[in-house]
Amino acid sequence: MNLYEKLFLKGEKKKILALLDPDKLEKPKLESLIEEINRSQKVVACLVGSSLIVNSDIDAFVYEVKSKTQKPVILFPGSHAQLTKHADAVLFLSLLSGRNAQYLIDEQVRMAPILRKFNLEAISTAYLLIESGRTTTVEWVTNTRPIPRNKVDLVIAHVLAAEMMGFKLIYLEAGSGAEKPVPNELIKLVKANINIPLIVGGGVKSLDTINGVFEAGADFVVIGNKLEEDPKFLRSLI
Ligand code: 1GP
Repeated sequence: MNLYEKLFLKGEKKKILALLDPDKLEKPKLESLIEEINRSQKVVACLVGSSLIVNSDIDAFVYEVKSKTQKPVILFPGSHAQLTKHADAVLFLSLLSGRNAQYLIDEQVRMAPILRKFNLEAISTAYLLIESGRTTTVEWVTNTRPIPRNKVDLVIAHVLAAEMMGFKLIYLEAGSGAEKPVPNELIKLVKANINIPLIVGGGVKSLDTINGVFEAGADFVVIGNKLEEDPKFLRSLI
């Protein structure tokens, strides 16, 4: 069984994916966060990546994370430069909400031979950026426009297309540090229209938001910023 089947299809739902941004987590901070991740039953995997990594060595970072946790480490790469053989799998993202060929297919073409060489499992993921208040880094770096948060039909058409195209996961992204997370009403409608697992992330930083997002139908929630600020936050999640 591959990691996709084990974790996303057959594994327990309503779980947390802890996002680790190598540029933001220096050694002591990383160590205390991983300790919390290890003791949390709510966290089922670590994601590693960022829209832009400028100061870190992804190879060394993932090697370090792998040496400190038994939980799967899945890459969440902003580009083909963020791959490493030390991970367990990669979210093979296509930024379907945008119309920039670089993030729809070009990065994937660059990544594919490297993934083959590393023998890394690629989990094809339809990545949809949803408008969330302010301009987010992912919006700026990818030079794409997010889908307006009130254009429900447009979002549904995108996720239907994604499933028909054979993507294995849907990821609704408000953007790291988003002012407003993806609306629960939108999550509910997306969930009602798909059969593949649903990941939601961006701007999730309170217990109430997490509960609301899960109640609306998210299978997995990604949390980044909040865990960097307060790793012990995970203790409040049961
Ligand atoms: C960003 O969805 C993730 O790609 C996580 O966002 O850092 O706001 O939790 P936050």
